[in-house]
Amino acid sequence: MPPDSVKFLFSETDPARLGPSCGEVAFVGRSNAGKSTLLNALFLKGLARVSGTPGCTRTINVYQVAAGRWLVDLPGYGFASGTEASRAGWGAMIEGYLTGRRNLRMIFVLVDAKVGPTKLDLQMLRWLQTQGLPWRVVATKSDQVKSARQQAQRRAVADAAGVLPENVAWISALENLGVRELRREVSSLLEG
Ligand SMILES: Nc1nc2c(ncn2[C@@H]2O[C@H](COP(=O)(O)OP(=O)(O)O)[C@@H](O)[C@H]2O)c(=O)[nH]1
Ligand SMILES: [Mg+2]
Repeated sequence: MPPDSVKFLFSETDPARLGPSCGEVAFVGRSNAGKSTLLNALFLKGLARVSGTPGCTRTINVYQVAAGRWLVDLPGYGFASGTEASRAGWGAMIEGYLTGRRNLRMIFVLVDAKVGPTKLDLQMLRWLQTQGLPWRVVATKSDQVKSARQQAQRRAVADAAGVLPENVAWISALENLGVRELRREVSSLLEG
C-alpha cells in the first residue's frame, strides 16, 4: 500500500449516508491533539489540512487507501466555540458513525503525550468500552516529553487510560517516531 495511493473520497455530516466499506479505521481526539499532522505523516501528505483554528473540521472526512478501504478522520472534540446545539449535533454525528459501521476495525483515540488523557478523552474511552468497540490510545507529540521522563510518562498515560504501556502507541509526527509502526498497523487492519 504505497502512501501516494491514498486519496480523499468525500466529507459527510450524516453518518447514515456514508454507505458501506470493506474495512475502515477511524481517528478521533480532542482538537489540537495532532490528528491532522499525524494523518499527514502516516499517509496523506498535503491532504489532511493542519488547522490553525481548532475545531474547524466539523465533517467526517473519508480517505481511500485501496478500493473500499477507508481512513476516517472524525472531527475533533472539546473545543470551546460553537453553540450547545452544534455540540450536541457533533456528538450525535460521531456516535452515529462509531456505532453504525459494520466494518470499523479500529478507533485510534489520540491524546497528547505530555498532557495525558483529558476528562473528555476518558469519557470517550469509557463510552467506546461500553459500546464494545475496538480502540487504541495513540499518544501524540511525544517529542514534547523530556527524554528522562519518556518511560514514566508513557506509563502514566497508560495507567490513566487503563491499558498497558506497550499498548499505547507512542508517536511523534514531528520526529517521525512510531509513525512507521502505526502505518503498518493501519495497513494490516485494512487488509483482508
Ligand atoms: N511538537 C510536536 N507538535 C506537534 C506534533 N504533531 C502536531 N503538532 C502540533 O500541534 C498542533 C495541532 O496539530 P494538528 O495536527 O492541527 O491537530 P488536530 O487539531 O488534532 O488536527 C499544531 O501546532 C502542530 O504543529 C508533534 O508530533 N510534535
Ligand atoms: Mg485537524
